[in-house]
Amino acid sequence: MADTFSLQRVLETFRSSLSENKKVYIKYYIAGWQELVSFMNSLGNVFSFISKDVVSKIQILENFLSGENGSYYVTIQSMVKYELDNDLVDLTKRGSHPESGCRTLLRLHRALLWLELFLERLRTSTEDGKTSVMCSDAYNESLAQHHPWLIRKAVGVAFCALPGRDTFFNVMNAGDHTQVVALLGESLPLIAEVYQITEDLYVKNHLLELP
Ligand code: 1PX
Repeated sequence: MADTFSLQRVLETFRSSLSENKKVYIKYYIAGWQELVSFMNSLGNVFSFISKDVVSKIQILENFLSGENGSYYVTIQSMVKYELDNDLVDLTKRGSHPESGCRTLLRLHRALLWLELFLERLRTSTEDGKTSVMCSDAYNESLAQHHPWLIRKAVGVAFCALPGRDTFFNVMNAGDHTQVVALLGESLPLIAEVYQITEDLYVKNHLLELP
């Protein structure tokens, strides 16, 4: 992975995460998150409590993937089947499987909705648009419902430290504003598709409220 963030690479990793028959490869899904973490780190220390949490979740999934049962963790679909068939998921309260792949991925999945909503706002924003407002509106519509008061407060503080729209567009490393907007237009349907496939799978298996 190169050290500078590029939106193009995020797009490529999420594109690689989708197989022809609409399975989602965990390896690329977490690689996409890794890229986003490197972007967040470049924004400053105020975001480190967020990136630490994402990194620890990426690590849990990576450990499953490289562990002895790694072949069951190749796609989100195979992971869900394997963990459910083998009673490896705490379904109603945390017990003997507090860090299952299913519950860990669910946290990233919820965050993917935030990303989709935020990027869509950024894409359609005008020059005077405020990233902090776009971020918090997207947050309130998605992740906030799953976070306790203290986290919501801390997240609110972090949003105030976000750079402006111009800086955001520049650090995406995807050319001028028009090119960034075009690339966002290309990325969003892909991110939305990965999100929807995962959402449908979790709905079907009653996994959306995992503790
Ligand atoms: C192209 C530019 C896009 C910007 C990329 C920024 C990537 C942001 C990634 C945010 C991912 C957040 C994952 C949160 C997972 C989560 O909900 N974890 C909580 C629950 O986990 P648990 O194991 O306890 O059940 C955990 O409590 C989380 C704590 C940290 C707070 C997470 C706040 C997420 C706010 C999302 C907005 C990030 C704004 C960054 C702006 C660049």
